Amino acid sequence: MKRLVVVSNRVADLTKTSQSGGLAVGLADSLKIRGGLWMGWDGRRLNSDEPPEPVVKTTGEITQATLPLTEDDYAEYYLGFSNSVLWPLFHYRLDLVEYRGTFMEGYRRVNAKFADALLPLLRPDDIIWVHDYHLIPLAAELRQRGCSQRMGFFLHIPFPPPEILTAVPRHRRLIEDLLQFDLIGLQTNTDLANLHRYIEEYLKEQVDKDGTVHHGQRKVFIDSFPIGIDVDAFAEMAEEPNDAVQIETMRRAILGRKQIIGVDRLDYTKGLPDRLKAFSRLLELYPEMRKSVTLMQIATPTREEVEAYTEIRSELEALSGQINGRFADFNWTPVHYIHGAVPREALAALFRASQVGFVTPLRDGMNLVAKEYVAAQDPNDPGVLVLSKFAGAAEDLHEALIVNPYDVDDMAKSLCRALTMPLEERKERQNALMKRIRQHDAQSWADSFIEALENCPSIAA
Ligand code: GDG
Repeated sequence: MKRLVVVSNRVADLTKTSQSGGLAVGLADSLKIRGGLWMGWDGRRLNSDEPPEPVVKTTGEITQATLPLTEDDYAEYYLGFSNSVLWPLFHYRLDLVEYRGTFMEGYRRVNAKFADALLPLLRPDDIIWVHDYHLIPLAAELRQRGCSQRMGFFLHIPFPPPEILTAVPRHRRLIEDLLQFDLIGLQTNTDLANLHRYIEEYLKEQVDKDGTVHHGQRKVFIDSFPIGIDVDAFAEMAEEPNDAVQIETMRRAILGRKQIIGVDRLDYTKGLPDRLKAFSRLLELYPEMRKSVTLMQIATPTREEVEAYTEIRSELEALSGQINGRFADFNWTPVHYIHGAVPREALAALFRASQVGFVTPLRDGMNLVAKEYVAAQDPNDPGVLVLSKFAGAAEDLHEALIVNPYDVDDMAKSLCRALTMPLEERKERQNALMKRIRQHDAQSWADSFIEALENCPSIAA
């Protein structure tokens, strides 16, 4: 069995997979079984320009190699090209792209630095799995250094249509570098169609029906691998008694009140302002809902040094204040807005205690919160998932109430339908959704990618 080498911007703590998302959960077993190496940035920022040695630590079968970035790397590669160019653009937000020439240089420099750090740690028969938009050129950098190992890439975020992608300076080089991987995994069929179209229309290369691209002398295989969660672990966590959540749930039950829940990183892609507006519209359109429902929105801060993130924070604080100012009564506050992180156990209990999971990104690679909400439900009295049609998860989770996250009235009506849905219908939808999230869980995601990587055609055609 070949050793698995994982490279991602940050390295997850594999001793705490119950605290982590799909990536760490999916990979933990494969890394343990095959033996593995995981490399990424350690989160430190140094002033020096000296390329520092990676810190290599081995525990059992798994080795972690981490390296710091310089302040320039952080500004140009992380905040710059990754999060001010690729992130907004791949989420179809051309209006939020902030491009500077140094960003591209920094992006390439850090990818070269990762390749230099990885090279001496590699064995000839390793298989290498690279994650996400920060590291698109990594295979090209490794190939330049003579690496011929199998290399796969998984993109966690959407792949945009070519009309949008071509706004990236030197987009052709970016995609040609991407094609230095042997396997490219995307979240959905929509993403696949977008990448196929770029390859056919801009590179004038053919994509076979099975997803193989003939790129020069190379064969590259492209497919969708929808990421999932560890369903049983999350369901068990949600069943664990959580005192604080239970007391609040009982209080709501006595008052006959329901709760809608939203949980997101505080990011402009997650559709938070329109979500709050939809809740306000619900209270406007259906006055009988006032005092009988609250919206709890947890917004975990991220990337606060990027300007667009400061703006979204102010907008949300203003909006929740306005809604509360307009509708609140001395004994009812309609919006409970939390700017901060909540422990994962509490999150699972909150999902279970909420009658509606409200997940309305404007664009999202997959959206694991949608799957977590489903996993957390009580099968005898499940809540209802209201899900944006632009979340990757909507390609599979048909039994959710699917909404247009730009249409506030549509969302308000679906919220009302969810809050008043009869038990039988809720149970039917929940059963079907559980089957779906089990079919595409974290383990099957990782296993199917690794299997495809091992079986894809060899490097030279
Ligand atoms: C990217 C893609 C794709 C959130 N707040 C708290 C907290 N969370 C957890 C959630 C969930 C995770 O963070 C968020 O995952 P998502 O999938 O919803 O979104 P991104 O962070 O944007 O992830 C996305 C994903 O990669 C995987 O490929 O699905 O499309 O954008 O697990 O529960 N966890 C805790 N406290 C919080 O306050 N503990």
